[in-house]
Amino acid sequence: MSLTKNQAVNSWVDEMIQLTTPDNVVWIDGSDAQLDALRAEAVATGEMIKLNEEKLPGCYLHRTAVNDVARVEGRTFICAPTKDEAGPTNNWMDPKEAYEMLGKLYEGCMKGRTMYVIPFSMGPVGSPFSKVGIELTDSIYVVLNMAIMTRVGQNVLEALGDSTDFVHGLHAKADLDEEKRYIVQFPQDNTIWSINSGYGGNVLLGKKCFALRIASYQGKNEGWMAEHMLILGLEKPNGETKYVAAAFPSACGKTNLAMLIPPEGYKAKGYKVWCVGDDIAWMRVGENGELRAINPEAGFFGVAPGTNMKSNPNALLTCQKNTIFTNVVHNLDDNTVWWEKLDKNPPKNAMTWTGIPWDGTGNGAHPNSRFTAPACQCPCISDHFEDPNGVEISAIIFGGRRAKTAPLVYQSFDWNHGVFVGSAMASETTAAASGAVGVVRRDPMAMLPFCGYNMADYFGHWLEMGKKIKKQPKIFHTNWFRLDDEGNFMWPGYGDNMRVLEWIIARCEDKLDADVTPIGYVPKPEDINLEGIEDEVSIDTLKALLTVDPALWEEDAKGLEEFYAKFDRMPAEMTAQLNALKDRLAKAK
Ligand code: OXD
Ligand code: MN
Repeated sequence: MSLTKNQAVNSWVDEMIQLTTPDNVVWIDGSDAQLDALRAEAVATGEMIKLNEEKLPGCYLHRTAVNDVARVEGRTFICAPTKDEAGPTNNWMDPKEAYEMLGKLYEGCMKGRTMYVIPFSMGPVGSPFSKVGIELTDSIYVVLNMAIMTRVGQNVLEALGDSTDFVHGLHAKADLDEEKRYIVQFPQDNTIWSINSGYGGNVLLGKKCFALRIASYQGKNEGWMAEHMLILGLEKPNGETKYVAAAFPSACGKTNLAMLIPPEGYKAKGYKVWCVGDDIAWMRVGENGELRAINPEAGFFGVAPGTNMKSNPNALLTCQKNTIFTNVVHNLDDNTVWWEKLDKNPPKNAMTWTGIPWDGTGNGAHPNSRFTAPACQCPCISDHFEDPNGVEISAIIFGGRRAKTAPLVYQSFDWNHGVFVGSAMASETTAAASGAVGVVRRDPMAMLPFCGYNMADYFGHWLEMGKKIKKQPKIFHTNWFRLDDEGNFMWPGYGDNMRVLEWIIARCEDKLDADVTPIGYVPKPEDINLEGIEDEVSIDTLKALLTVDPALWEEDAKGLEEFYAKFDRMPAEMTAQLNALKDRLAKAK
C-alpha cells in the first residue's frame, strides 16, 4: 500500500507497475524491522551471505554477475531533447526513442518479482540543499545499499509533501543481459531508467545518476553546483576548521584524502582532518556570499582492494560493521572477507569474488570490489556531516595524475583561471598502470562521465557561479603522482598530503608568498614542511617536484586545444584563458 497521498508519486508508481507488472509492490518505510526482514530474505535466497557476527557484525557479502562489475560509460546516455544539449562528451539518444526502446525492455520484466518503492533524500531530510528521489527496483541488494548510501523512508515522503519535484528512478535487473544494459538519464524529466545491471554505480540511482548527472543539470538551472568532489575539514591547533572540496579522476585516492590521518608531527601539534564526504559535493552560495557544501550521500561506496591499515585506516574501521561487501574474497575459515593488499595473509580456504574456490593465484577480489558502509561509522566523520546548512568552502582542489607536467601543487591566479585549470584536469597512464606511458585522458573537474549536459555550458556555469560567490574559495591543482627519471613516485602521498593541505590553507589565509610561474602560483620550496620525511624527500627532490617545464606545458596546451575544439560553443573566457597560458609559456622560454 502506498505510503503517501502525493498524486504525482502515486500515479507514476502505478504507471511503472503497469509497465513492469511485478507480482508484489512493497513501499520501503526505512524501519529496522522491514530492513531486517529484507536482509533475512536475501540470505535465504542466496542474494547475500551473512558474515561472522562476532567479527563483522551486521555485515553481508554479495556477488554480482561476472559480466556486471563496473559502471558502463558506453551504455550511459543523456537523453536531452537535442544532441547539442548533451554535448560532445556524452552519449545521446532522442528521449522519445529512448522511452520507446527501453519501454519494450521493461515490459513485464518484474513478473514473478517484487517491486520495492524507495523514497530517498539526497542530503539531510528537509535541508535547503536536499532533493528527493523515488527509486523503483526489483533488487533487495539495491534497497539495502540505498538504505546505507541515502536517507530512506517515510520521513522523506513527509518532507516531499505534495510537491512534484522528485527524481523518478526506475531500475530493473531484467535478465542482466549486457547487450541490453542501459543507464539512461532524462534531465528535463527528472527521470532515470536503468536496466539489465545489478552493479552499484549503475543501479544505486541516488549516486552518479541523480547526485551528479541529474543534479548537475538542476544546479545549472537553479544556480548551484553538483560536483564529483570530496569534502574535508582541516582543524588547526587553535581549534579553527577550514573546509576543502577536491575533485580527482576516479581511482586517484579521493576516499583516502577525505579520511587522511596527519603525520605524527602534525598530530602532536593538534592538527586533525574531518571527513564530510568522499565522492560528491552539492554547493550553494550562502547568505554572506560564501560557498557552502553538503555531502548528499549518507554512506561510502568505496573500492576495497588497496584499503588497509596503512593506506586508509579510517575507511577500514568504517567497514567493520553494518557493511555490504560486493565481489570481495570470502574467507571460509572464519566467514569474513579479504581483498588484495588488505594484509599480507591471504586466506588459504577461500572463495574468489566469482564464488569458486581460490588457489591464491590471480585476483581473489575483483579490482573494483566495494564496501558499502554508513558514513556515521567513520572515526573521523565531521560534526557537520548532518549539518543542513553545510560547511563553508575555503579552497577547491583539482587533482591530476601526471608523470611530469604538473607540479606537486599550484594555485590559480583567480576564479576564472581556476575554472580553466579544472577544465584541463587529466590523468595520464604510468608504466606501472599499463604498457603505454603518457596517454592523457582529459577529465574536466573529474566530471567527464557525470556531467548531465553540454560541458561547454558546464564551464559557463562555473564562470557564472564565480560572479555570484562574493567570498570565492581559492582554486588549486595538485599532483601526487609525479615520477622521477627512473619511474619512481617522488612524493609519498597518503597522510603526507597534509603538508600540501597546510600550504593551501596558509595561502587561503594570505599567510605565505609564492613564486609566480606561467601556470600559476607555485610554493617556495621552504614553505612545504618536510619535517619527519627528510630522508624520503630531500629539498632537491621537493624542488624537482615543484618545477614547471614550459616545453612540456606547451605540449599540454596543444592537447587541451584539441579537447576544446570538440565543443562548438566554448565560453570565450575559456579560450582566452588558454591563449593567455600559451602567451605566458612563450614568454618564459
Ligand atoms: C566512483 C567513481 O565509483 O567515480 O565513485 O567511479
Ligand atoms: Mn566517484
